[in-house]
Amino acid sequence: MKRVFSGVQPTGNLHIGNYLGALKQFVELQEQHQCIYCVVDMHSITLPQEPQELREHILDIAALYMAVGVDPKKSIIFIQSEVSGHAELGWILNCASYMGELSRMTQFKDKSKGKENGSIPSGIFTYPVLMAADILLYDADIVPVGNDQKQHIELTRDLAIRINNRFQKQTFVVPEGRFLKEGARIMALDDPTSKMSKSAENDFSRISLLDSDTKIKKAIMKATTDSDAVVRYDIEKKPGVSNLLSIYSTFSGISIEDLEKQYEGCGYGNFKKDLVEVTIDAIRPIRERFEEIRNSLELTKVLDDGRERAEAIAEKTLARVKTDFGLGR
Ligand code: AQP
Repeated sequence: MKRVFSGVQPTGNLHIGNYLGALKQFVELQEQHQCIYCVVDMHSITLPQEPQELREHILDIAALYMAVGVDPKKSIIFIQSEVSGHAELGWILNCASYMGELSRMTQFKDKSKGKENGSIPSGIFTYPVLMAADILLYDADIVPVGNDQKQHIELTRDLAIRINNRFQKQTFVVPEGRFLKEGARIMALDDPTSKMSKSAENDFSRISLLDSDTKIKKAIMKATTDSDAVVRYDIEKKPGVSNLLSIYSTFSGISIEDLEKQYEGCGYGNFKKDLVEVTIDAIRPIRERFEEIRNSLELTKVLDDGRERAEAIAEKTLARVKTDFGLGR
């Protein structure tokens, strides 16, 4: 059985981009793979977080994993900082990575834009290495993520291959990224040229999985489109409408071509109204399940059990890696 690993940062509540790009895959994959899903809280402190809020978000994300359908009987769900192997392997991989390759990461460039070197936290620079450690620690074969993580998966593969070549043995399993055709990059509703993001300032730039029906309606009705009133997919000329079509298609299962035919000559009003309904129908059950799970004893049990199972795998990998590197006695 192939092994799957992925994670989400607890930097806020999950939005439909996280869901359609990553979490939908988590649920599909657990039927035929051994899946390990992590709340990557150590990544989130690359930027300052309010401690009490961070702790709440960690539990929210774990509960949301379950609310969207990750089944703890089939998959491991755990919190990154509770398994110390991530930090240990992160250090070992830091020693095998180069400043040049890390400075080419587009997320690093984006997050450090406009800042002086003296004020850029080094965690922002090295976090792709910690992400590589997360994946390699579990000998993962498959990593389901959104398109924005492509470059980080490439770095993970480069590091694994580099170290395997150095020791002439399979110290690490070389993983593959898994990206969906639809939903791999959902854009912000207020600016369809930037990706939808948890930490963007404007709350109406995204639809969170915990948003009320009223908020969902308002966000979609306010979403940026264009003035030609034709429902057609054209990412260059009509990025706003194309983004809404992607969201509609992934939630409803109706192809983009069929949606274009359905709304021919209708303008944007009816299209948006129907999208509101489709989105609310998809999100409401997630929100309701979340309410049941979030403060239940079950969540604590799932995370305790997940930590134990994750730790058992991580310890074995770390022992093998330390032996290959000549660390310890
Ligand atoms: N807009 C998106 N469309 C499709 N997939 C997305 N993902 C993120 N944004 C989109 C995927 O969701 C998973 C979890 O992401 P993350 O929390 O680890 O970090 P991120 O990519 O930095 O997500 P955000 O929402 O933009 O968070 P902040 O604002 O904190 O930086 C990943 O698989 C990601 O690809």
